[in-house]
Amino acid sequence: MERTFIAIKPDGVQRRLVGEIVGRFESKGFKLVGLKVMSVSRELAEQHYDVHREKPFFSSLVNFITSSPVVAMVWEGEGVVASARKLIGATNPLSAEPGTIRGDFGISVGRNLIHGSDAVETAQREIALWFKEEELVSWEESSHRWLY
Ligand code: FUP
Repeated sequence: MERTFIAIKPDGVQRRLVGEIVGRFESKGFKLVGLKVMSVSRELAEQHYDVHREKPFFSSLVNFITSSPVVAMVWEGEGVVASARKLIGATNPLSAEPGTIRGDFGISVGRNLIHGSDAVETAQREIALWFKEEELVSWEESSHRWLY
C-alpha cells in the first residue's frame, strides 16, 4: 500500500496546529502508520533537502527545520502521496487555496507549516531517511465490536 512522509515543521508545532493537521489526514480517511516528535540534526535536514542544496534559501531552510522540534509522520492509503499534496496546498501559503492546510493557516513561504513528499519515489526515500523499519506499524481495523 502506498505511503507518504509528512512533517509538521517547527512553526506548525509552535502554533499548536499538530492536532488540527493530524485530524485532516485522519478525517480524509488515511491510516497513520508512524508518528514521532523529534529534533532534526543538520545532517538529516541537509539530506532531506538535498535537491535544494544550490538554492539561495537552502541554508535558511536548514536553519529553520533544525531550530525547534518537528512532528514526523507516515500516512498510508491508495493515492496518499498526491492526495496529501492537495490537502497541504501550494508551497506559498498566500497562493494556497482556502481549505488546504497552508491556505487556511499560513502566510509565509518560509513558514509554510508542513512538508509532504512530492512523488511516490521521493516518499520511499524520505520514509527510509526519517524512520527505522521498526517504527512503522501496519495495522487493520479490529473485528471486535467496540463502536455502536
Ligand atoms: P513543497 O514541496 O511545497 O514543500 O516545496 P519545495 O520542495 O519547492 O520547497 C521546500 C521548502 O523550501 C518549502 F517548504 C519552503 C522553502 N522555500 C523557500 O523558503 N523559498 C522558496 O522560494 C521556495 C521554497
